Amino acid sequence: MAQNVVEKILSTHLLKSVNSNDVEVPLKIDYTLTQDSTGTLAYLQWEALGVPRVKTKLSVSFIDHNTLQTGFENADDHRYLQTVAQKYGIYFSKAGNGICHQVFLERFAVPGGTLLGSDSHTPTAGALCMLAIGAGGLNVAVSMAGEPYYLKKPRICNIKLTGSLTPGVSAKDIILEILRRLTVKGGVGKIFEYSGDGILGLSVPQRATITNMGAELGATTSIFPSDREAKRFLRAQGRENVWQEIIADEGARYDEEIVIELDKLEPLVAKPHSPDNVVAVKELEGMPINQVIIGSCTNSSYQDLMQVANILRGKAGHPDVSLAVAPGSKQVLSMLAKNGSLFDLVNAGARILESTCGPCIGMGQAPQTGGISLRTNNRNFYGRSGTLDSKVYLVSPETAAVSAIKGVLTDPRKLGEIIKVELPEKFIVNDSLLVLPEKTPEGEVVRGPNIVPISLPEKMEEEIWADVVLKVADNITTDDIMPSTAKLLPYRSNIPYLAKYCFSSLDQDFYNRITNVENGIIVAGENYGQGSSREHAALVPRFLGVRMVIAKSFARIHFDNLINMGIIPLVFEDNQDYEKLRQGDKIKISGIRENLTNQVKQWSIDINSKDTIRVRADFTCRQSMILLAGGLLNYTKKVQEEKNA
Ligand code: MIC
Ligand code: SF4
Repeated sequence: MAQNVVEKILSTHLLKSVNSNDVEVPLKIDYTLTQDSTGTLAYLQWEALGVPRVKTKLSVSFIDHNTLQTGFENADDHRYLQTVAQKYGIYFSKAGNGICHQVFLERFAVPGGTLLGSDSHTPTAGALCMLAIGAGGLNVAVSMAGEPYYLKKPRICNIKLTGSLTPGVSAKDIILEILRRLTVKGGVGKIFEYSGDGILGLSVPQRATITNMGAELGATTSIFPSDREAKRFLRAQGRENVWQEIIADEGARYDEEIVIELDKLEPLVAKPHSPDNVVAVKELEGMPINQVIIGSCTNSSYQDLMQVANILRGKAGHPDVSLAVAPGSKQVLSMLAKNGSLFDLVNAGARILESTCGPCIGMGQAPQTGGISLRTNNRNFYGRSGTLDSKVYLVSPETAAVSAIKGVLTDPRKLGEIIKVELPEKFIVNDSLLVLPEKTPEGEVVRGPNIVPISLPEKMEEEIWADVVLKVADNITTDDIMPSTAKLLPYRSNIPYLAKYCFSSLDQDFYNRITNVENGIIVAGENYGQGSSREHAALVPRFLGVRMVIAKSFARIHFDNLINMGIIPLVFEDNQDYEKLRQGDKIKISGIRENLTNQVKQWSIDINSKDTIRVRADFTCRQSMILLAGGLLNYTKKVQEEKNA
């Protein structure tokens, strides 16, 4: 039977044949990646699993998020991660080597492979035809232990790109257009497979901008075929040997199809505070700006920054604008340095930042009070820049560069001809910041005082009484739940410290309130937990006593993280019942173990001993067992013990 690209990869990686009743399918994971801000917790949990060596084809631990080193904490984390990598056979990418997704694409991605990463933008590697999925750190640790990743059976949606982009319109505008059409929940439960004659004109780094920001659609992942463009990129990286052709068969079928005519696209901008709040640049043209940041895993490739350098060459940034550029990797930075484009950037007044996530995750460059910041990032969530009342607009590198010169939001086509930058014949390859694992892993793991050990979760009770400690609206992000600015990111392996800041940008009183009750429940609207893969957004609430979240719907990774951490995610049977629940209500749920054991899907919840509502418990048998065990760590330990018995 004719297969699409996703089906081809699934057919070589599914560990059981799938029948139509299956809700989730076990997937063999070839590669994993972690980054430092999710990595410390991921590896603490990995250590708790007690497995002597990683069982994947290759696992990489990156340092890219948290490199400010304003105290000992970051450096402690880096040391811990390096020594864990050494001991367990993991590649280690040192600070300065680049952003995990950019470096993985350059140096590790292999068409046809599966990748699980503890970062929501892991799907970036879909640009090189990997089935690349973002997940919580514990899921990644479990995959490193050789256990499958359970993938919710996705709908496969074909996005057909036709024609070609006109000058000044870029790959970023393609994904912004898709976000405009589908919204931040439009991709939940879906994999987007790209096809059509329009993809032929897109290089791998351009494709990576699109697969990267598929995360903002809530998608499981996004993928391009492995065609001659993939081969060209791999050849330029000196890795042509890993290329194989993987393209959809003639007549391959999809669950849905969307067509985007590239010639008709124009420069777009996502307004605060959501990546789907998209309008044409021309609608806001002339808006004064205070800051322009070019970088992040979405738009920091060599081609992106060459485009920016071409625009800035011989010009100066506007006096009222602070312009910063963060190249995505050491490779990108060294190529810009070698060909003189770094001079063009510096000469135009750009502040050159480290090859890390930097301002994208609020690590420096917080805008001024009420500041308007134009960024090439993928997320403009409330509070994420580090300045609560700032406004972040997401644009392409071309729009960012032209606007930096003008001092106001400007359609890049206004600046005259924009010459297309081609993929280089050869990238500079120098892996000196990659530390390879020893053949026989050994050595001691070094734990500074910032590495606080984790405690194993308790088993689930039969009955829980809890207070509604917070009621929130739709599209709450993990940045809302567990903010991550320069002040907090150093404490990712110190849960008691982080706990004080849980929900702090939405509700200053949350910590006091929750610490005064025994158990808490959160009530939420649609798409609860969108955004980052950080399992801290589940572990910290669990640490504080949150036992359940009742929502209209959940984002994929966060739903799994809640289960992994032993918090029960329940969905309203009737969304009107959202109105019935108020902060301070006393909730009783009985028969929890019995319901989970018997796979009861409809639960009843008692409110203030006066009213009841019905909620859906949409768990697979495996998820029910994880909840019964108190979380994925306990459950996996049990599975491993049974295997070894
Ligand atoms: C993000 O872009 O939000 C992050 C920071 O990369 C997160 C990971 C984290 O919170 O550490 C993500 O995307 O998963
Ligand atoms: Fe880093 Fe930003 Fe990409 Fe997250 S989205 S991995 S913080 S660059």
